[in-house]
Amino acid sequence: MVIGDDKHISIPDLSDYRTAGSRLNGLRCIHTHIHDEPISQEDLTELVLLGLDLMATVIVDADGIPGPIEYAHILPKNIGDRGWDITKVPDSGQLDVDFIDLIQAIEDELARTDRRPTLEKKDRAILVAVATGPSRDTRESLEELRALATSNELDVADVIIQHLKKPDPRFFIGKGKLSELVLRCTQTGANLLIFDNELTPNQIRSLTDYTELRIIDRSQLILDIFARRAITREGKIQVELAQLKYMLPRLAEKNTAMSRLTGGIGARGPGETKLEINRRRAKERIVSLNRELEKIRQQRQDRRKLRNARRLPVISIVGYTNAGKSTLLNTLTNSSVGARNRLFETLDPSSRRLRFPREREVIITDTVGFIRALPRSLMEAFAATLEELHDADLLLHVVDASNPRMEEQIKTVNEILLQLELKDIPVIIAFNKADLIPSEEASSLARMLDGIPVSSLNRETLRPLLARIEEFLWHQ
Ligand SMILES: Nc1nc2c(ncn2[C@@H]2O[C@H](COP(=O)(O)OP(=O)(O)OP(=O)(O)O)[C@@H](O)[C@H]2O)c(=O)[nH]1
Ligand SMILES: [Mg+2]
Repeated sequence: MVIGDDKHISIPDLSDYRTAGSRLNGLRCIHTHIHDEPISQEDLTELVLLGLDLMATVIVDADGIPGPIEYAHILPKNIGDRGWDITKVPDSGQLDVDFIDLIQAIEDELARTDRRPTLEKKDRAILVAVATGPSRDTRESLEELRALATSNELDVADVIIQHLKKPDPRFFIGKGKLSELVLRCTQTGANLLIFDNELTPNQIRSLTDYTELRIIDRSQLILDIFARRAITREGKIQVELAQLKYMLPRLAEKNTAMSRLTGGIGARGPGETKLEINRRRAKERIVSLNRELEKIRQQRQDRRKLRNARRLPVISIVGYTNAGKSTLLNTLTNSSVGARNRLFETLDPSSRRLRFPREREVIITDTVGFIRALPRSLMEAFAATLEELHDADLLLHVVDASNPRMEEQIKTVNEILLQLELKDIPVIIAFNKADLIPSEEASSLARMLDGIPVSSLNRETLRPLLARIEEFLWHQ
C-alpha cells in the first residue's frame, strides 16, 4: 500500500519486483483521483518507466464514493506515436474486464516481438542521437553508429533522433523523449541505449539510474569492438589500457552505476572482476600495462631496425575502417590476412613482402583503420602500433569510393595523419571498390583528387597502382 496526497503519490523503489524474463513487472497501481481529473502524464510516465502491468485511477467524490474509472496499459507496438492505451469506464461498478487475460495477452505479444532472428543471445540496442545542427549530419552519423553496432554483433531495434537547441544537462535528451525511449525498449526487448554523442559521467549515471537500462556512448562502443577483436598480447594490452584510460575520469569513489559502466556491453576487457576497482588500482594497472607495452615496443623497434638495415622500402596502407585495406594487401601479396565487411576487422598490423619486376622488393604493411572521433584513449593506447607508420617511405591511402560519406572519410583520415605527425610522408590515394560505382565517376574522382581507381578484389585493376608505386620508389 502506498499513500500519497491529493496531487501525487510517490512510488517506492521497486527494483526487487523486476522478474527476469517477463516484461511487465507484475504490479498494478490502482489509485484514486479526488479532483475529477483524468489519468495524468505523471501516471503514464510511471506506467512506462516502472513497466507496470496496469495503471488505474478511480475518481471518487467528496464522500469517497467511486465514480468513473480509467485504466492504462502499455501497448506491445506503438499505435501512431503512442505506446499506451487508455480506457475509460463511466462507472467503476460496470467494469467488466478480465485484467489477468488482458495482461497475459500483452505479455504474450511482447514476448512474441522478442523472438530473435538468431539463436545466439545478443544484446539489443536502441541508438539515440541529439541533433543540434543539420539533421542530415546526424542521420549519417547514426548510420555509422549502426554499422558499428552491427559490427559488434548487436541487434539494432530502433533509432531515435531528438532535435534540441542544446542537450539536457542531466539526461542529455529531454525527459519526455526519455519516457518514450524506455517504452520503445519494453516494446522491442532492447536492453541497451547507445548514444551517438559523448555523454558526461554524470549523464550516464543519471540515465542508468532513471531507466535501469545499460547506457553507453559511441566511444565505449568502439572500445568494446576493439576489446572483442584483440587477439595478440599487444592488442589486448592496448585495448585494456584504452578502456582504463577512458574509465578513469569516470570512476567515482562511490558509484552504483559503476558496474554498468565498467561492464561495457558483454563485460569484456576490464570487466566484472574489476567492478570494485577504485582509481588507485586502475592507475596501478595502467602503469603496469604501460611497462609491458614499452617492452613490446622495444622488441618491435629491434625488429624494425633489422628490417630497415636490409633497406627495403616500406609502404604502409592507411585509411578509414572497412575501406578495403586488408583486401588490397591480400590481393597484392597473395596473402590471407583477415578481411571482412565489418568495422575494425583489423587491429594488429601485418607486414608482407611485395615483389616488383627486376627482383625489387618492398615491405607492405596493413594496420588498424581510422574512424571519425576515434576515442583519444584509443589513439594513445595504439601509439605503439601506429608508430610503425613513421617508418613508411610511402603511405597508401585506401578510400572506399562507393561510400556516400567518402569525402568526410578522406578528411578524417587526413586529420588523423596530421595528429600522428605523418604529414611529411608522401601519399598515394587509391579509390577502392571502383567496381561498385560507374566507371566515369571513378575516373573523374581519380583525376580530381589525383588518385588511382582500383578494385582490390580484382588483381588486374591494380596494375596502374603498382606502376605508380614503382615510379615513385625507383624512377623519381
Ligand atoms: N566490391 C568491393 N568490395 C571490396 C573491395 N575491397 C574490399 N571490399 C570489401 O570490403 C569489406 C572490407 O574489406 P577489408 O579489407 O576488411 O577492409 P579494411 O579497410 O581492412 O577494414 P578494417 O580492417 O575493418 O579497418 C570486405 O567485405 C571486402 O570484401 C572492392 O574493391 N570492391
Ligand atoms: Mg583490415
